[in-house]
Amino acid sequence: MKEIPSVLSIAGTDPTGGAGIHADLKTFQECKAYGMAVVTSVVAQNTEGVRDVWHLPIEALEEQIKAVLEDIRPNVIKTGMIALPDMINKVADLLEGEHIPLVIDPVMVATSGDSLMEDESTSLMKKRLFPLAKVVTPNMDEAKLLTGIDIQSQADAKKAAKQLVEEMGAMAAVVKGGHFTGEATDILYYHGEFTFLTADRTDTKHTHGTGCTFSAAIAANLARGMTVKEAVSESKTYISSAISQTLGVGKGNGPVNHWGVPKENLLRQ
Ligand code: PXL
Repeated sequence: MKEIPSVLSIAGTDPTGGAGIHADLKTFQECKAYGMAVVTSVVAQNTEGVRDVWHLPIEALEEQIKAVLEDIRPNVIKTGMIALPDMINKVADLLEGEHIPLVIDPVMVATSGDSLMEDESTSLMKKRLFPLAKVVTPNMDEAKLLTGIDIQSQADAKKAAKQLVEEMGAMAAVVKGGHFTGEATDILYYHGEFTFLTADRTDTKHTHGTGCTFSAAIAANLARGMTVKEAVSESKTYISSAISQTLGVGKGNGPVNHWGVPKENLLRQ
């Protein structure tokens, strides 16, 4: 019998369950992949914002990753919040020789606007982790910080996506257009080709965990054997449903709906 695909997330926490490794695990489950999670930093946050952050010692990060890799080899690894330069170096050291497809969500700022990464980590992430990446998934603000391109148009987003691949060594890049006005168009650059992924925009403030959920779905879909284009496209459909089917949880920017189906369906017996 075929083995169940497995995915490992290396990321920060969100005790309210909307973002970070909690969102990743819910998404892996929903996308029918076996989910695993290594914690980088413990974040005291809720839907209203980040209150405090504790970065785990490097040894704790290393031992968690080794414990997973020496037992259950993931089909795909996804990284989220890796805040400190030493953490990035450690993750790169441990993954470099493994040749496991890697999806990088270059988490820099939370939906609430709170910073989740130290400044010097940005250049290190480009240098050490991007060359290992199958897919990187920056939003427009992250793409600007990574490439220096002030993204005002789709032409700018295309230029940034191409640079992330051709100059920074990722195999594919998705520059997410969620912050544009009008339709929510993401631009995928892969194998020299651009693909435009468009969805109707949902006017909602409940977008907490969008980036985590989208990249986790890409990782799970790749683990299930989809091509990059299929995995990104399928994940775009999923995240669009997750954003449009608000759960009404939380006092601030509530979480996306990781089930991706209307709440009424979930409440029916
Ligand atoms: O979606 C970015 C992100 C990543 N990781 C953690 C987060 C967030 C956004 O809130 O809290 C832990």
